Amino acid sequence: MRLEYITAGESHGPQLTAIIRGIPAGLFIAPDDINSDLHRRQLGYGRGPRMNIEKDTAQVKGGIRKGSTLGSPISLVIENRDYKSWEPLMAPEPGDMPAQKLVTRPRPGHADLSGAVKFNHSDARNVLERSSARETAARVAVGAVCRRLLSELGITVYSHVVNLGGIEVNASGLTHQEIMDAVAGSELRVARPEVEAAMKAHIDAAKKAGDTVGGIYEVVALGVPMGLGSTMNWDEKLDGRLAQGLISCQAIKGVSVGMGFDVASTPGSGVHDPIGFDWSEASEASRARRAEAKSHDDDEPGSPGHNPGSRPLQKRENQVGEPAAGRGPSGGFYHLSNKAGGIEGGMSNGEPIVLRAAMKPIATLMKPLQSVDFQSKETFDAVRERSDVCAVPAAGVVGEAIVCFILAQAVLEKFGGDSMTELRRNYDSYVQYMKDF
Ligand code: EPS
Repeated sequence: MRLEYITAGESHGPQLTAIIRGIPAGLFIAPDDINSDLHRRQLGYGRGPRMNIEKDTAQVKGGIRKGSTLGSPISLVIENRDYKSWEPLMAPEPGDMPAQKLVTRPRPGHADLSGAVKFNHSDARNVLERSSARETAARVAVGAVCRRLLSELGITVYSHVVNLGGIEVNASGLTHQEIMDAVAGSELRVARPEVEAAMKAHIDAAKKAGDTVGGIYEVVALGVPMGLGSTMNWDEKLDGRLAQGLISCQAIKGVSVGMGFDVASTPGSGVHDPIGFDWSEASEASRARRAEAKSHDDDEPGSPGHNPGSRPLQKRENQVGEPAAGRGPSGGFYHLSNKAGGIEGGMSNGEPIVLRAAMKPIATLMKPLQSVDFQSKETFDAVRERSDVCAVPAAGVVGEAIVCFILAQAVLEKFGGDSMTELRRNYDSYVQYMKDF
């Protein structure tokens, strides 16, 4: 069965709900595993007043007993505290909407206009309540469950902001652990605290001008084994699935893998990652096969063991993060660099998966752009809704959740298992096979 989830709920409705199907039995999950991610999503300089109202926590309504998953669908609920103030407008019971409360001047850049036309609504609130980034709280809860599953296999997913409104953060020279530590103590989730003051000033200036700020976050998955996803069919390719997941997040406009768009202006020799082999954990059988192959080095060209190009092993490039710490299970084949961002041919290649996502500035502007009223067709300022000035740090946390889900889905596809014990057994046997390949 494929790992799947669905979310339901409006931004100012009673609650958000997420149902996850396909998590194996026997995965231990404590409330804080989910709530700590929900809390991180609420942080960040530049968030709007809503974040002071909500204190997002997930209530488990099914699928987990005494801290352990049952293999049944997992149902998670996040209450919208703000519903108390919105009940007269948002209650599900039948009732009339006062005309002056209708949202009829759609915001450029939001779902308001296309959504109202598509679903035949005269009130854009019927669309914006669902298109709101509030929905990402439910996705973060789902991602937190998937993160627990991945951590059982030694996979870690983290993110950091690498550009905010054009101000760049250069994390090169830092290890993955150093980036994670810096981000945990940074309001803007950046690896270099010295850039924070300029970023905050930029957000303050935008706020004063009634404007908003976008940016780029990077999400990294460490410890991913070679072979997740598939090269055989378009919809199985891991990079395609990750990109679709990330770009489905509100306000994300671009996703890149590894070197991203820089590949276009770099020659092939600077884009692809040379291959090495680590013998340290190979079995006796594998060493014997090597000895046999070496004995054929002087054979005729074209014969199976012929190896005229044999050359000394190159050392792996030192890149962002400690090389060995970020790779999948140790031993066997690896790459000397990671310009591909951990994915080749639609499959994980054992190196850290490195993705970037660009977020546009939020579409709700306090100094609004022109809009046209649904009824009168006259031009007006677009509606102002309470909103954030900048939510790039929060988007990074959402990006982590999305990556956790897609990786967990790909892990379960490859290794299967109705229980965590079975998954673990399948995974361990694959790891041993890889070392010997
Ligand atoms: C958000 C909740 C929303 C917004 C924001 C993110 O709450 P409200 O609309 O009540 O202020 O703060 O959503 C948007 C920016 C958007 O465009 O929808 C949240 O929980 O993250």
